[in-house]
Amino acid sequence: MNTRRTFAGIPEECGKSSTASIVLIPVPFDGTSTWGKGADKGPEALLEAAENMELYDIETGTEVYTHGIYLAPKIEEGSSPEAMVEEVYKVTKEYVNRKKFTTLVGGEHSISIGAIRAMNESFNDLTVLQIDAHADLRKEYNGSRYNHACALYEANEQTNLIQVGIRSMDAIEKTVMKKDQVFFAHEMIQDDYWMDTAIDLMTENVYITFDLDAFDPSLLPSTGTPEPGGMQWYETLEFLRRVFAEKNVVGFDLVELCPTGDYKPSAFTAAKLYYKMLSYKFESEQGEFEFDNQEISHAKMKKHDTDQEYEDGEF
Ligand SMILES: [Mn+2]
Repeated sequence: MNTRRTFAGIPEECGKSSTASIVLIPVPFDGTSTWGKGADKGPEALLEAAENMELYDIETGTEVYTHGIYLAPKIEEGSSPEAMVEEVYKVTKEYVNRKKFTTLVGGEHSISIGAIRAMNESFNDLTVLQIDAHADLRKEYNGSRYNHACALYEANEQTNLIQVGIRSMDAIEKTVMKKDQVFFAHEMIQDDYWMDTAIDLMTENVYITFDLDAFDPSLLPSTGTPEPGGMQWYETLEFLRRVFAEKNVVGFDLVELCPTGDYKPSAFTAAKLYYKMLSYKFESEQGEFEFDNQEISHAKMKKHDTDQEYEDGEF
């Protein structure tokens, strides 16, 4: 059988590259991680979890997949971090040029370097909103500028970088950090207005890079470098929904999902977050594709019939 895999098992019609408004690029790269390995398994775990997710979003009352979500071929360039970053840059640029709402799923945080570079070339006066436990502002780490610990160094130099959820860094990062643009976790918990302050600092065009270790490990433990004292589900969603409503979010990435054994909740949380962010982006727009429920359950049934085909991680 030749059924093409679609994101979350949506009908093939909604999953076409030519007509979809949204593109999801999986980047299963894990070349530079320093502690927990396995971020290369992140995209597959998220996609598998998404196939078991409801497609109606209660909060927005929408079915965002009706805007079309194209699951792009995964980026497998892994010969070096430099080559991977270059390939991510090229592919991101291509979809942005085609006016797609471009999203990426990692992989470790270094995949964001190429995506941010492409976005910064394509959109004026870009804000990069980094939601993360770690500052990631090192210029170089373990001999490379493309290490995950350096993921935001370039963005800090070349864009309006805003960092949220930070609770781990090296003292040296203080020398380059824009202190007024950083929201430390221990301060956020005592400040009822941190969301307003953060949004006020944003320019109109915003790219979001979401490192899943920003979440508290009690909510999402399967990540390469977990840190206690992280963000909770509803405060994160409240913040994101406001950013999507008040700014022009031009794309986003989710990184550092690092699946462990058979434990599913982290991957499901990541998949749900991914779909939530799309739901917020398109909240006020009508989808291009209309389906009745019967067609959807048919598509879902077909998907479950062919589960066998996906087990090798084919995209
Ligand atoms: Mn991090």
